Amino acid sequence: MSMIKAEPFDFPLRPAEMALVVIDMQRDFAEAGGFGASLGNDVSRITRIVPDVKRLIEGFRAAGLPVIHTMECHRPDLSDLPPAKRDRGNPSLRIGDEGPMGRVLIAGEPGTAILPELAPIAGEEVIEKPGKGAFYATALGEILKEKGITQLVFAGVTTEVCVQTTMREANDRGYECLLCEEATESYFPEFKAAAIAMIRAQGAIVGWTAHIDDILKGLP
Ligand code: TIU
Repeated sequence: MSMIKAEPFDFPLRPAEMALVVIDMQRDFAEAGGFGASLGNDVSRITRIVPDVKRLIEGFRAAGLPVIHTMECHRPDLSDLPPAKRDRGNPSLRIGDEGPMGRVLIAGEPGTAILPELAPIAGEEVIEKPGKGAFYATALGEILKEKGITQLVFAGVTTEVCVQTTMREANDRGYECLLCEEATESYFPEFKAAAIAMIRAQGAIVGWTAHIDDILKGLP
């Protein structure tokens, strides 16, 4: 069995059962005028990881392994947006409001799109999700089952919100989860560090973490 050098111990790789899940690399989280910025965040941190996310995606494509993309978004009629999510806090733009990149976090709007450098290619699954976790109210579980996937490598944003929520959902469903440290980011560096530490604590209680070169080296 091949192994990927990882923390807290090496990750036992089963390439035929592995997919990459790229979480929410959308303009709304990475560009001025989007949802992330409306919450008061410095979005420039997110754009810095784009080259590494791209490298990871290309590595999986070259190895012939599935790449699955997620997008946090809602239906235009807001029927899948709980009032508790829309009304939270005091953002400059709420989900569904008209902003400089179209309606914030609404499916099909320009700002909701995945960053062009990381755009899905033909044949790759794109999961539109109304929650932070990618399993909630989506077909992700069925899609993975159909493909025979049991191991998930994670990239995307933000580390402690949608990435960690999805990893926890996946871990509870029996998937072995590995987070790529260079291909994930938070608006808060201390939260990224804490999320990475808590994921791999207690003997990989949620999953493993690894560096991008070690993951790419381990792919078939
Ligand atoms: N994709 C994702 O993480 N959604 C968020 O709202 N993240 C924040 O950190 N706000």
